[in-house]
Amino acid sequence: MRRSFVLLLVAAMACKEKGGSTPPAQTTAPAEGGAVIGAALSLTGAAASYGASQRAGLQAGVEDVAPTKIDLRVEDDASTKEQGITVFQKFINRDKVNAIIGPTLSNTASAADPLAQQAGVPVLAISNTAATGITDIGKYIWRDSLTEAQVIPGAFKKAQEKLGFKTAGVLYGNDDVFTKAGYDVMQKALADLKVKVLGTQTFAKPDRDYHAQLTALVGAKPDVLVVSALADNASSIVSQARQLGWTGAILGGNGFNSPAFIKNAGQAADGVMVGTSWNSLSQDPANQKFLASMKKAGVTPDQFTAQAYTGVLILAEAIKQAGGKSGREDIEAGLAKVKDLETPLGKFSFTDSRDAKHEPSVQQVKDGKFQIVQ
Ligand code: 1QQ
Repeated sequence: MRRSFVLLLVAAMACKEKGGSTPPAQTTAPAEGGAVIGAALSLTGAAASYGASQRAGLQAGVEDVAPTKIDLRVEDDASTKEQGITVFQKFINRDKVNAIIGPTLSNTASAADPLAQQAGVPVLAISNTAATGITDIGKYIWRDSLTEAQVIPGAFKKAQEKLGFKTAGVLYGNDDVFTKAGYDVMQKALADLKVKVLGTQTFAKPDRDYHAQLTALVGAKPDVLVVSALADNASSIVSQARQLGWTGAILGGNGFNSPAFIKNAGQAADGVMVGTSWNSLSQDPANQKFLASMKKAGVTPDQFTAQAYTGVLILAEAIKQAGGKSGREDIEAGLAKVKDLETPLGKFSFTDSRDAKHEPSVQQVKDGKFQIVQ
């Protein structure tokens, strides 16, 4: 056993000396002259539709920030707290990464981020939108994703201007940090707009049948349905609502912002409105460059791709601000100096509490695609 381990080690060293192919992420030590960044993404499980988009955005970002060298290690957090913790431990203790990107879900972040905070490893979230329980974990936790609290009030206001609703039926997932936090924000936004809630129903992530909840909500005859769900649940919810004869408007939260939602809901998705952190139509040079890079990569970009790509731009800028140094403390100090950075999301800065600061947009599904609402 011991002998085979030594042989393996010798073989790995020989491979490195010859400049052979890069060994798998698990066994490599930090690359010379480049920042080692671990990305914990949901590549499987309930949030897998976001993870694939995020990986594409990160990869394009790494190419576009050259000559800044980023050695990106992507691991699957499986959309769970448990796997998120395992991946963070590996990044912090074995890969000795300089910073972490992710994890995809707020739910996972609420469990994994405290490990990085304690170890003094900067974390840049690229899709966590729960207003509380993320950056307030501590000073090493940052994010480039706008919270639901920053997006939903404006999105609902715009939706009300367009659709003129006065009553709502609300459905939300009660077993996920993001869907619950999103619900809290939605409830307040509706109250502020003087919208009367005629009924509120809940579901859990593993549920596939929402007929009971939707029958109750549709039966109350609200002007609009409001849903806080991850894309996976959202597509079935919207499809089943249409099957029950719901032809009215549906307002979603950030979970809806994936093309996977539209693909799986099909025609039923038409008309759904949602606030978003990415204006796909932006003519800003940084967005045009991002769009060109995605085209070259053969990837159809979405909000999650744009936030991931922006995450790499931000880390590269932090390294630049730290005089080209990429130690954990260098990146932490550099992040504090990122200001008015041109990104696909717009001019980007952090708030004093390390949250994202830039303009949100609103989009609506039309002809099977998200279209920005002007
Ligand atoms: C969160 C989210 C998800 C919908 C996207 C990954 O916003 O968990 O915070």
